[in-house]
Amino acid sequence: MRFDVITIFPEYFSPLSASLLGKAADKGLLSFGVHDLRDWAYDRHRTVDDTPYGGGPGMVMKPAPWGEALDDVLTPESRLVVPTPSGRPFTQAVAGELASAPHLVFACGRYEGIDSRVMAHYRDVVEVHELSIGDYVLAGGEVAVLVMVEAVSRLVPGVLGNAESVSDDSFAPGRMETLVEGPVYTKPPVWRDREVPAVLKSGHHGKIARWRRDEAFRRTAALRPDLLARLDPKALDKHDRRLLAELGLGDLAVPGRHALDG
Ligand code: JAH
Repeated sequence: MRFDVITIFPEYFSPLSASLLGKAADKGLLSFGVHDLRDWAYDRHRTVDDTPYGGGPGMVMKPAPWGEALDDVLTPESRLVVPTPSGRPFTQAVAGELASAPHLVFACGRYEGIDSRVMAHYRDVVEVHELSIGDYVLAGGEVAVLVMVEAVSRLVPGVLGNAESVSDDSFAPGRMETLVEGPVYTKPPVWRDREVPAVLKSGHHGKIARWRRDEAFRRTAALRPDLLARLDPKALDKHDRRLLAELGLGDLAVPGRHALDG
């Protein structure tokens, strides 16, 4: 799979040659291109921004350099990904959809954003995804692109080692956005007077699975009630319903309740 990034800060993307992604690139599973938007700005100062029509604070990215850059980098197979705080939420499901594309082109905005005519134009040319990685404002799209490239890359077959598996994740497609994972432990069995829960050392695989599921429910109820509210009641067994009742969430398990009813 091919990734191209267009940015005025190409140096932000040196992490792409490190670690998991660098190894996958060495193996030929992924390839990366990072491009300086100013290479498509032809005035003396390679200007990429200008004052906003209608007034207001800050600067807006000029359409011409973006048009020249995107005309060069996009192919008919590309999807164009644009991080913006006003985008659709980037979720594990979106990462999974993007991972099936042969070519992703990422456009990193800075300042107050990119002149709106640019995306209006490219929506007529390729699939455009304006995406948000969370409800906060960054200085530009670069860090959000690193997040999205990592989340998408690890879903490409062969990128993860055999030791790490995609499907066990609390947010993996299939059991995505269901429960958060419970706690994990490794050696030693006692650390600073804190013991590893006895059930995990019992060797009783049925009890271990049940305990992990209970802990996942407890944690999800405490930290991500929005996820619990979306659970399909058909995915709950008798034990789950009893635990949810103990947590004061018994109404989640009522048959006939629909996801998103709240
Ligand atoms: C800020 C262009 N969802 C996080 C996010 C993504 C992009 C930006 N901010 C936050 C951003 C300034 C200019 C993009």
